[in-house]
Amino acid sequence: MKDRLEALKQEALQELEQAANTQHLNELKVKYLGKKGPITEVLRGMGSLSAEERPVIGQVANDVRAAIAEGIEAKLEQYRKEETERKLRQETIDVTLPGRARPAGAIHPLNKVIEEIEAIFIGMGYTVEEGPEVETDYFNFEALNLPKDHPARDMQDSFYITEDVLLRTHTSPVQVRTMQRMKGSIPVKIICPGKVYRRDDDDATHSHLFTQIEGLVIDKKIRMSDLKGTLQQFVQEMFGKQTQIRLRPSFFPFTEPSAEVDVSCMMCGGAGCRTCKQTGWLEILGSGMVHPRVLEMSGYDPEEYSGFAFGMGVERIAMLKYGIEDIRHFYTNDLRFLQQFVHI
Ligand code: 2NL
Repeated sequence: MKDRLEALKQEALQELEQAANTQHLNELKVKYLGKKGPITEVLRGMGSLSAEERPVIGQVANDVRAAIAEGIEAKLEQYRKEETERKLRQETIDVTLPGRARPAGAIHPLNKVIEEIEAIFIGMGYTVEEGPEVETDYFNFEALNLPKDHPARDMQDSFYITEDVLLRTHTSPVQVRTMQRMKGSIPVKIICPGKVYRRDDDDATHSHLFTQIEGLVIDKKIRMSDLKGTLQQFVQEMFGKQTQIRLRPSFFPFTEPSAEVDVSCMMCGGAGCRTCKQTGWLEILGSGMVHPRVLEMSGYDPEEYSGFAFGMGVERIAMLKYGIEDIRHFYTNDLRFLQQFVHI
């Protein structure tokens, strides 16, 4: 019996040597040490032994069992270690490798200029209002004193969706909506930035889609001098402290009186150059005192209240400020153009 156990031990240790993986080792565990294994079988047959032999064989059986178990454990441990080392090697991170460069995006130059203009007016106590780009005839024209037969309402000049619905041609409808929402309360002090649409043939200075910012102030005793002072402050913050403005008489159906606003040329300081066509002045804004009919239609008694309004094309301002020669650059998304504004 002792020889049988020794032979078992040799056989097990030999097979153990051949075991190629942990699964194989676990199979050997079951095969040699399990309930149906040869050692259990030997121990079960001990009943036929004499009282002297029993403890001796028992001891040998336990020793053999322990030796096999130890062999298997040692080998399992070795495989576990190897597996850990393999994983560690595989998952090594080379911290000296250069990172993958992420191309940085940037705010579009038009949005940058919108934000800049908003910041100037917010600094003067204005709030920013936005509204729909698809408008009704009433908000886009009627409430702005543009009657049905007015030439600006020509089908040829606007993008109509139905007879009564169109893409807004200016951001004035946002101001009309705001006035009506405020139901006659004062002050109204807002600027309205946004996209507007006109049926134009695109060229270097015209685009069928462009960006407008309009401003509106309504209160008691608002005068033309308030408009002048506000715009003087605006252009000095926008183009520099030395910038001057001048007002020329003009006409808009929604303001009376109306004025075009010029700024002293920021390229030549007013001396005359190519940009200002030797005049020293650049036209940047339309403005005026809100027409009494416009005030009245949106709930403000023109006998009690007055206001000024102005409108500017953001592209034109951006083109002057950054020397951009073609309005279409804002919409063609050529990275060679856009990347020049990453740091502004
Ligand atoms: C321009 C001229 C202008 C206004 C816009 C306005 C709005 C209301 C009432 C009265 Cl609700 N006026 N807006 C006034 C004068 C000029 O825009 O050249 N825009 C690009």
